[in-house]
Amino acid sequence: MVKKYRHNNSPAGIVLVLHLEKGRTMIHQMNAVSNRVESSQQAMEWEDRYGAHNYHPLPVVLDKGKGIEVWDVEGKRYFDFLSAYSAVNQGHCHPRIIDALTEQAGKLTLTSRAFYNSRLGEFEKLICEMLGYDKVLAMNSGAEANETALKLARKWAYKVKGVPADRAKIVAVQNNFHGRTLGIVSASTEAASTDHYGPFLPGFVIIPYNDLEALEASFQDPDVCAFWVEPIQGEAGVIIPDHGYLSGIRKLCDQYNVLFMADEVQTGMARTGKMLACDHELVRPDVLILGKALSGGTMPVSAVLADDEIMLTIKPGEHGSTFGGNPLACAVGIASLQVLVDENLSDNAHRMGKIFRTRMEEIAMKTSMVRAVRGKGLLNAIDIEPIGDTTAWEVCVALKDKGLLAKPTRRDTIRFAPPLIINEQQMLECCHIIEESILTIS
Ligand code: IF1
Repeated sequence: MVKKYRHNNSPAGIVLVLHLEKGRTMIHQMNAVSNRVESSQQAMEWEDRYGAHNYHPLPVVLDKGKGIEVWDVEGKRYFDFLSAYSAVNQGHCHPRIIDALTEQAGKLTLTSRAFYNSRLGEFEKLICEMLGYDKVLAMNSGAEANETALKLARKWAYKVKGVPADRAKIVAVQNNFHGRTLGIVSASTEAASTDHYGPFLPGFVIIPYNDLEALEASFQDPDVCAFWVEPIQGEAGVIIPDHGYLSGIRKLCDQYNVLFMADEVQTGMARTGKMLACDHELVRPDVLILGKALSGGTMPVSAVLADDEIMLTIKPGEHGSTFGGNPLACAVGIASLQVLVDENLSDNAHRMGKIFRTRMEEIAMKTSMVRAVRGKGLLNAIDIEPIGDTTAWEVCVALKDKGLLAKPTRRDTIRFAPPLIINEQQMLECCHIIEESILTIS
């Protein structure tokens, strides 16, 4: 039976509803029904009512972005100091990336990997030559790229290293963050990532971060095939290991014939003042995992890079994804890489990061609320000493009210990671906002 009725939220709208068996209904056709939000309040209500409650966002509803700025539904402007967790390194809606996206979107978006497409080879050649690897495997999300790395490590263990069947082990570290799939969270030490999600994937060994002795001890087990690590821990609160950690990992991995797998999903793509965080120690991981800013924040594009000995252990049909390597993703991937290089964003991140940390140290001298300042390039954090009910969350709400967006990671840490295109004048203005907010609240 088909019934017409007026839609609640739009008096003018008529919706055709198809009544199915068992009393379920399905909207069959909508005529002139407006489902667009009209206020920030309404957007938050709809997300709360219809969306899963797997996030607790700051109460701001973003509607537009350009460069380092974003605007809410009411038109209030903010400086974006999160950059979608470092996915928008090139700035919101970078014209070159959007041009590449729209041009390709009007031509060909998806072929699947059942056929070749005219953009994938271009993207693969560019990224391999730029970063110095034999091969790349294109995926979509950062989590998928990490899963790919785990599978590569196991294939390599059995086919190259000679680990007996089903015995391969991968070493990971405490407080790691590599994504949300069951395989990945099997190595997580964070209750929020693991509670009530068991049983987990076996084959992980967990050691402390920034501890080369523990790493060498774990390598005594000949079934260990890979060490999987973030060069700077993002979610853990921007934890920077001692200088020498990355080169120490490289040395031990060579010595014990173990793969060094670097998750640079967050630290890569010029974020820390070099193209890769591993570049700070002139270290080349065996397996490099990238995501986020590889698309300049336009769509999920991720990649795993490795040399032939590792990459060619996976044969046709043994891994893949419908969308991985699609021509639209490749077009934005190419443009995103070119923008990083052409605009010299790693140097800018290095320079602006220094200004930021200097200013934050000055603020720390004026208030006990700022306990510590740390970071590399434009991946920075400050630790907040809670005063009464005023925690990092309240500081972020105060920052938002003054027009700057940042988010607490962990309880008392705020991460500051603006797009890498920020200039000195903007950076000083933003530091002034942060100073005013913290000094007012403390
Ligand atoms: C969320 C955190 C950041 C990552 C590293 C892989 C992934 C991430 C080093 C997975 C993703 C995101 C996920 C995002 C929040 C964010 C985050 F706070 F949760 F930990 F950035 F620090 N490797 N990090 O940081 O990439 O599958 O998401 O594309 O809401 O979960 P993804």
